[in-house]
Amino acid sequence: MPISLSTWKHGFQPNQITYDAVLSGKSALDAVEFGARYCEADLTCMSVGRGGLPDAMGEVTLDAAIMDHEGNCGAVAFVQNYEHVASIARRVMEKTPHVMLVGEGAERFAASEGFKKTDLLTEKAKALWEQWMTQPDKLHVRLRRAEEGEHEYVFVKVDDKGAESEISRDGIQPPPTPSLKRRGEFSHDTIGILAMDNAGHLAGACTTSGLAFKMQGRVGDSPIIGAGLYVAGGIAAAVATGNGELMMRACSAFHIVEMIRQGIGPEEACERAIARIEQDKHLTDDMQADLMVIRADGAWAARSLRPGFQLAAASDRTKGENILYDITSDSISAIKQYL
Ligand code: SD4
Repeated sequence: MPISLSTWKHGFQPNQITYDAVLSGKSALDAVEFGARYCEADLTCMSVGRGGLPDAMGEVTLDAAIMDHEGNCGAVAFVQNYEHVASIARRVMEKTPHVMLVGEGAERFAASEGFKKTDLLTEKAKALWEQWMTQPDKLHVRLRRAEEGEHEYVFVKVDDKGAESEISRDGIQPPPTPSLKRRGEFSHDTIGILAMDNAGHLAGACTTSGLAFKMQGRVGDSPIIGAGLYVAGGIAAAVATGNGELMMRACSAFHIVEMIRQGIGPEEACERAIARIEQDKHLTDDMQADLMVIRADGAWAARSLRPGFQLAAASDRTKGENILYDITSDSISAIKQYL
């Protein structure tokens, strides 16, 4: 009974690709990689792959993870010159003794595996970054030379006259996830894809350009096994996303799968994971958490901390149709046909 689930509206077409792949007999692992690759190359999606919004320094940095039903997993982070990071993560899984490679090391490995170097920053993303740079009252991160000749980061606020003043690091929160504000082109989040194939095997992948205008070097939840993605063959596969900092503290993907291992149903497992996130002392009103899971018998569920999360799903339950769902904290509240 093939199943595929993908986060967000930009996951709709990748979900169709993933579902078609498992329907045609491909493995769940191949299928999630195909879906991820589509999204990474889709320039209309400004939160994944090439065309993603850059960090505060104007550089696009990509993170990805992949995991199969046998507990094999691979991940990459802070990749600046390669588009298909989910595929690179798969090579890390299949061809190295490691789980995660980052930055230059990940890129050298990608080159040695024959991946093509790509300029990830599009004109559109650059223009939005330039626009963001001129916004007053945003948190800028500056690099300055410290007294001993070392570099250090300082945080500054810019007022509406363009004057900068340094602010203390104490109490600085990560910037809110722009998607929560539904600011059109700033809409931003990871694509997470889960699939079950004809053999009943589960697999998952996450790929993202991370939080828009993030501090350089920041890595979120998506490439962290257990935070953004977790798969346990014969038990369940889960994806979690939202504010990466929040999700990394909660390890929700692992949490959900382990609750299912103990006999808790998929919906309740998501609800309990949300309840745990609600206890996070750093939680603020503008933070979001989005969860989805497939249990090994094909039952699936999704929940979010606040309204706004959407998920594409195709399975027996949708009669084989790829459908975009609105998810709330209580339920899958409305079924919307994607037009
Ligand atoms: C992250 N959860 O890096 C991911 C995706 C995202 O705003 O961009 N969130 O935090």
